[in-house]
This record gives sequence, structure tokens and C-alpha cells, in this order.
Amino acid sequence: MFPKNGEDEEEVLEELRSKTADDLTFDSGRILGSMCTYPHPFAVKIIEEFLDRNLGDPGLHVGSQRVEREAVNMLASLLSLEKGYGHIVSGGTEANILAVRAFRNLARVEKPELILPESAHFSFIKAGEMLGVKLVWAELNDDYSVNVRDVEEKITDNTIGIVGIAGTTGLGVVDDIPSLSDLALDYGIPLHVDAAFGGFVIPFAKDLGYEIPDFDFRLKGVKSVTIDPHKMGMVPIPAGGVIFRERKYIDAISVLAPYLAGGKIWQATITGTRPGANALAVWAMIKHLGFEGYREVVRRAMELSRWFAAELKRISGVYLIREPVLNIVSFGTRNLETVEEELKERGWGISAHRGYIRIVMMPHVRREHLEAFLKDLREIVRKA
Ligand code: 0PR
Repeated sequence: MFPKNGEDEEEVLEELRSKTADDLTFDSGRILGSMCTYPHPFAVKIIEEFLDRNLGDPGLHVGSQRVEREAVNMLASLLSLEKGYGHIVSGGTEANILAVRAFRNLARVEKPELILPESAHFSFIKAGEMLGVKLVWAELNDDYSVNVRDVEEKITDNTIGIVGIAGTTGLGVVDDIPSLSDLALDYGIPLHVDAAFGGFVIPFAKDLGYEIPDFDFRLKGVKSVTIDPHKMGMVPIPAGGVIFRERKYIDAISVLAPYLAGGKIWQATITGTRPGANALAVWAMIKHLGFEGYREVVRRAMELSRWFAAELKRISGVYLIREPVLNIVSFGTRNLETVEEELKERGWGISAHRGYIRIVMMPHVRREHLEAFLKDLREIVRKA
């Protein structure tokens, strides 16, 4: 019901707090399976100060638009590209949809098909449905990376693009992007890399000495990359990123908005009115932490995941789905459903819907949280 009379701010706030009291919070240390985290306090400050900026009308907020371009170029540079074309968008879903849309519009085939790994995020299902693109699923190898030979076998005259994943949603696996890139070049088909999660992990992990294959614009077949600052970038939701190698991809998805303050402008994003503050927060966080700052965040997360994986292996009745590649550790247990239920009952924010439990070592996850989780897990599995 729409209330007739207003109430005091304090009263409204009180009610809201009580209504959301059963939300899990990141600082409780109970959320172990999410790819989001508590945003960095500096990013929160930026959002507060620049809350009114709308990148949907860049003629009004010319400076913010410039900052968004700089943020895009900083992300491009992290991905080994000097100048990139793209946007800070609402998340990995929008980023993936925009990439598929660009590939489809440029391909101009009657019955467009997209080849993607069986491990791809469900955002591609939305993309396929909305854009009228048939999804052709490629098989996985035993190590859960995509089978490149199967990808090749599925290429047809209708193929508009290939998707590779750098940090799969369930297991954090990085596909063999170098081979996918070679394949894409051989057949003249664009390759999109979904690094929504891995984009803010892999460059730093590689610098720390972890052996992870190349995944970015260094590989010539890679034409677009999804990289989400609202995951490991510690920027508040919504902040996704899509970067294209060339301008033609952005041009292919731009729609004329003829009446805005900036005159005739072209808009490539799905959302019209969109938060400038979050794009500014991406810029500010990158400037504030720098490569070294993010590398430190990733170092902690990677070390924690290796330690956690080793601890899991010591519990009988628990097994790793595969050795972790990034800061995601996924495991199964005997009587998984019962174990999941019991863990949830004890207040753990996890799920086992994929047939295993996924733990993501986000910046808010600390060793003491994991120790408490392991203690519960040991007890529960012993009885299960
Ligand atoms: N690509 C990959 C590889 C992803 O893992 C995700 C999200 C996306 C694209 C889509 O990104 P947006 O959700 O930003 O549009 N993967 C997370 C997942 O499914 C999303 C998520 C985040 C789910 C936090 C739960 C949660 O608490 O696990």
C-alpha cells in the first residue's frame, strides 16, 4: 500500500533495519560463496559524493564521461591493450550481452550461432534469447576447461563468435584462451573472453608467479573482454566492464539519442540512465590501490585458497572437485544435500546447487571465518 502520510526518517530507517535483519552481511564472515564483497570504504565515499551523475546524458556530465573513458582505458591497459573501447556497465551480464550483440551485428548472418563452453555463465542464455542467437555448447575436458577441438568441430558459416572463460563461475577455471585465440584467427571469427571474475585476479596472480595461461588482448584473436569491478575490484554494485579491441564493435551496437544535452549522441549500453558514480568509483579505486594494491588483495586471496584446499583434503568424506586455479575452491562431500542443509542451518551463506559447494575467497573472507567453517564442516560430515 502507498502510505498516505509520511513518517519520520528515524522511524522509517528503524523499520527498514528490522525488515532486513535476516540479510546476511559481508562483515559477518558468513558469506563464503558469493563473488561480491563489502565495497572498499574509499569507493563508498566516491559514490556518496558523485551520486547524481548520469552517464546516460554525458552532455550534462562531460567530466564524468571523460573519467569513464579513462577508467575503460585503465582496464584495457590491465588487459594488455593500450587503448580500449567500452563502458562501465551494470555487471557481467550486461557486458556479455553487449559483446554478443556486437558480434551478431557485425556478422550479419541470417541464423547466428555462438559457440560457448558448457561452463559459461547463465547471462549468455539471456543474451541468446534476447538477441535471437542460437547457443552452441562446447564440451569440457576432464579438468573442466573447454575442449578446444570440440569448439572447432562446432564452427559453421553461421558462427558469429566464440566465448572463452577466464575464471568460470563454478570452479574458477581458466580456459585455454591461447588455443581459442589461434582457432578464432584461423577461422576469422571474433573471440570474447568472459573474465567477469578473473579479470581482477589473473593479471595480479600471474605477477605473483602463479602459472595461469594468457587470457587477454595480448592474444590477437581476443576481440572483447568482460571484467567486473564489482567483484574482485571492490567497487559497489553496479560496476561491470566490457572492453573491445576496436571501435567498430562499439559502433555496431550504438543507437542514436538525438535530443540530449550533448546533442546527437550515440549510446551503446543497454541501460539508458546509468550511474556515473560507479564508473568514477572504478577510476578512483584503480588510482587508489594501483597494481601493487590489488596484487596484495589477490596474494592474500590466493594464499588463503591454497591453505583452505589443503585443509579440505584432510577431511574424510570431503573431496575437491579440482585443484583451485584462482581464489575459488569447490568441493563435494558424502551426502551433500544433508551437509548443505546443516551448514545453512548453522548460518553459512553457501549453496550446493551445482553438485558441489563453492567457496570464493573474496576480500572480506578471513582465515578465522574459514576455520570456523571447517570446524562445522568436519562435525557435519562426520555425522552425515
Ligand atoms: N560471467 C561470469 C563468469 C560470472 O561468474 C558472472 C556472475 C557473470 C558473468 C555475470 O555477472 P553479473 O552477475 O555481475 O551480471 N557470477 C556470479 C555467480 O553466479 C554472480 C553472483 C555474485 C552470484 C554474487 C551470487 C553472489 O552472491 O556466482
